[in-house]
Amino acid sequence: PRNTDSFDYSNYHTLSELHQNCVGAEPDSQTVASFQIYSFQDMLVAENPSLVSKIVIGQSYQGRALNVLKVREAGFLISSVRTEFSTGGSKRPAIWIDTGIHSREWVTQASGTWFAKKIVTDYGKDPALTAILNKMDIFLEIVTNPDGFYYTHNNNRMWRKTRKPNPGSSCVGVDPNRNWDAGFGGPGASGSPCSETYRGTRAHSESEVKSIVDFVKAHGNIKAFISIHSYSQMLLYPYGYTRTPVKEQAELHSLAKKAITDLASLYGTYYRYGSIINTIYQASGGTIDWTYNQGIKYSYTFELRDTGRYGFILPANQILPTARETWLALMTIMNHTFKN
Ligand code: ING
Ligand code: ZN
Repeated sequence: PRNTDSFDYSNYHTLSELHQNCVGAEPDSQTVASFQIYSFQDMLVAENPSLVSKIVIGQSYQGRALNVLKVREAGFLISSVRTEFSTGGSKRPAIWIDTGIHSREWVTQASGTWFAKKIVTDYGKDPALTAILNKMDIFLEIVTNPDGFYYTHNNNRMWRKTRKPNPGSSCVGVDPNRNWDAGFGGPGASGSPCSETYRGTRAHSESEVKSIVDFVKAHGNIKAFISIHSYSQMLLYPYGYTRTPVKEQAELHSLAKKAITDLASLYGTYYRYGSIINTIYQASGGTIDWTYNQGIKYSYTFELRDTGRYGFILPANQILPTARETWLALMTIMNHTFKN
């Protein structure tokens, strides 16, 4: 495909590189035909230069770009000048969405790709989204753990962690959802490099995490932070590291209920919801516990389809239904954020 209209949203895609088993050989037609995610992002920017831009917030351990798509209304230049005069240079309020921090959760990167196209398509057509983009920017990191993602395509489909070697161990990688400075080192993470929930030697040791930390701090005006995982069909809010409820528990709980009700309205997909520790399990060093502690009230994590029949190996024919139903819940959260 030469543009994002002909991208096949109903199949799984790689990053940009040819499969390792193709090196030295002619790439198979499927690889050539699949429009990879990095080129998708560049194409979306090229097609919508006044609406979408690409920010590189850092690079992965192995040197891959950590790309974030920024969507802002077409009048952004004028309004940002106006904003800078009226607020002394502070950034427009923003919504952050990330997918694929755990590389094997393929339906999340696939859904993130669809969300990017959906935002561009609906801008100027869907009044609710248009109103949101009139006031807020949306940041979308689709391949949040690119080294792991590459590894799931070429070596081990079930790889979850980063790919940074651990000194003194033959086991590779840190769990990027145990590496944040929120209850870091407490129960609900492992100190063993071979564990799937290895926290790392220190908070923010992984560049994939640190790059987001630096971005969020430098931005300073992110109002909602939505980190998307699979699987389990849950919508979760902080905390994961402590049983102490968050101050706005009642508001976050009722917004979660509304969001999963809207999600279910499309195909009847049933979601559980609640705080991480009460709904899934205790987990320390998690993304949204850190973002919440930074003052981002609307910090949520989704666990997309399914509940375990296929698990991480969700058939590709469920990508579009998953993305479409999740979009309804995202709109509910974004709308509430916009109005508050
Ligand atoms: N589940 C998440 C995990 O990292 C989670 C659950 C969500 C923990 C939010 C902490 C914070 O274990 C998956 N499937 O990755
Ligand atoms: Zn995950």
